[in-house]
Amino acid sequence: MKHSSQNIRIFGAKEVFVCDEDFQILQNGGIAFEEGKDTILCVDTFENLCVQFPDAKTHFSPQGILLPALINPHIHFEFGGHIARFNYGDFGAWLDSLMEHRDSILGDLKDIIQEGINEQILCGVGSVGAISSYGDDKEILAQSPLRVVYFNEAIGSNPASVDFLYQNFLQRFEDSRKLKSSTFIPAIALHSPYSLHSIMAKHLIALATKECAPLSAHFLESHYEREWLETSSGYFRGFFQRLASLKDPTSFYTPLSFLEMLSPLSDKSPILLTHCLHTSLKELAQIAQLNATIVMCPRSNRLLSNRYFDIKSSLTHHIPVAIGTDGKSSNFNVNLLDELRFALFAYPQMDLLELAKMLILGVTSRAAKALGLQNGTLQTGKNVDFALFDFPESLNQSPLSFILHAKKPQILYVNAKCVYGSR
Ligand code: MCF
Ligand code: FE
Repeated sequence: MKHSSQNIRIFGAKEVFVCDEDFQILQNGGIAFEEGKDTILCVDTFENLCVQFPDAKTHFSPQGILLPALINPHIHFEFGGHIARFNYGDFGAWLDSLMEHRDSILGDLKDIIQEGINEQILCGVGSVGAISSYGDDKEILAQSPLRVVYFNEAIGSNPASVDFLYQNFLQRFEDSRKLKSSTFIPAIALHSPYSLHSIMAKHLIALATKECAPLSAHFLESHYEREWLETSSGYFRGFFQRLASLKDPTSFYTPLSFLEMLSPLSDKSPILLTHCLHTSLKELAQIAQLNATIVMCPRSNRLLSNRYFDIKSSLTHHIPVAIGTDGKSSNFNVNLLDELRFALFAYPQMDLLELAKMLILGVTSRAAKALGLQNGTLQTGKNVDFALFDFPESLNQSPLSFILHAKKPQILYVNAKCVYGSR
């Protein structure tokens, strides 16, 4: 059927990564949409689209790759103001250095957050899962061109301050709800099982269930965390004795009881568990049952915990895996393409091309599912969030070559608006 509308745009490229589960690649493909309307009308060969929409404004990149705008599902914008002030190589040493520099790290937040946003756009990221510890990033993120799932973080294990911290969380959550739009989605982050009182966690899980809000948590990032949750001893015992002046601190959960607490959410809202470096088979089975996504942050994991996420175990349990950069306090930049390049080299036992496809799905369709977004796949009805990368020659083994060579998008659309490049 022919449509006559001058507002239709068609973008095409030598290869289109649809980013469905089969990693379908359309040769000489394209997408059609109406300028400013956030729904993909059609995905087909560029030629067919031009027949279907004869009045459309078109652009074709003969050596390019067209794919969904990338999605960084785990980033801390507020922790962007440092170059080299942290101790790496041991999670306890890192956390001590973070606590020591906490105030100075925050610095001039406006510029730091803007820098982080620009870094996302410049590598083709259109959506982020932003973990906000203080709420100081919400206005600038809500006004940015990015699609943002905004995770208000709850933290606090000292019974004496739980009430205050919960009220503080509710205020931040309410403030973020005032900014809610199709590109700014308020959500909830439980910092981690070691740092959050169970009373607060229960309230927050009930709230997320009621609001159908995405919920994120750092989970089993270090061996110290596992030791603490299982035996209430080790690094975290000293940490709480020093910081919270508690004489005999005890963990509120075991790893499994923390996961079980999340079950009311499993058919209501998306659950993201970040890191999962020390999970047992039983816990992985529970994560699968929760219908949760694991977010791995390989560079952060190397620096803080000396370990990479065990991708094979997630495949066995059919758990989707997404990839994020974490914040600059545990990375040297927040460039998601650099994260993919790094991950490609971190798993030498895996088939290279299959790994490349898996990694691309981890920053597109799987990250979209993780955040509850309607993007991340180029299909009719999905949001108009896409990136076009141009290359000086056409790509052999294109998913692999894409990760190796993609630097900056030629064009980036988010919410049916061009946010980078001009066409
Ligand atoms: O994901 C990394 C490492 N694990 C935990 N927390 C953080 C990371 N990057 C920043 N953080 C923040 C976190 O959101 O650091 C604080 C929290 O506000 C840690 S306080 C125990
Ligand atoms: Fe994090």
